[in-house]
Amino acid sequence: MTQQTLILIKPDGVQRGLTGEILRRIEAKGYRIEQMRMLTATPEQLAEHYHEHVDKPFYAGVCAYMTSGPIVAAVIGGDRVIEAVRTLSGATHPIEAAPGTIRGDLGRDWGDGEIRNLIHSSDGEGSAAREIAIWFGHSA
Ligand code: FUP
Repeated sequence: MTQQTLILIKPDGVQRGLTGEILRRIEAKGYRIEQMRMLTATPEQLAEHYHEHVDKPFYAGVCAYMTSGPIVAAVIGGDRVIEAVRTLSGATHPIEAAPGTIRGDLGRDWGDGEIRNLIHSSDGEGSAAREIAIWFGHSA
């Protein structure tokens, strides 16, 4: 079942020079980068993207982190790619993410109370379509 998923390489990933390494893992797994752009997220885009989190107490920190520098947005395509990139990404908190995953191998706790976990990836077909529209308009 061919799918598309949306990834964001978050500001910590770009700032630490891990863009290539993160994309390498996705490509090495066998998936294709179909679209890609670098941008700095606006608070409005981020509120749409994280609409299920905007009212949560941690959202202000997430918004400050996610708008703190450039991110790389990409559309990745392939069979069962949504599930595959979630598996490659690992658990939300880098301390809990298994070794071998992007977050488990490359992420850590930086002691500032924020979860800096390098990558976002869509968690289902509905969210993938919605998120691709946010970051790429309807051209994907
Ligand atoms: P994930 O699906 O693994 O990207 O994680 P979620 O959608 O649950 O969370 C999105 C982002 O909100 C995470 F990357 C980090 C942040 N977050 C917190 O800061 N605190 C929380 O308790 C949960 C999420």
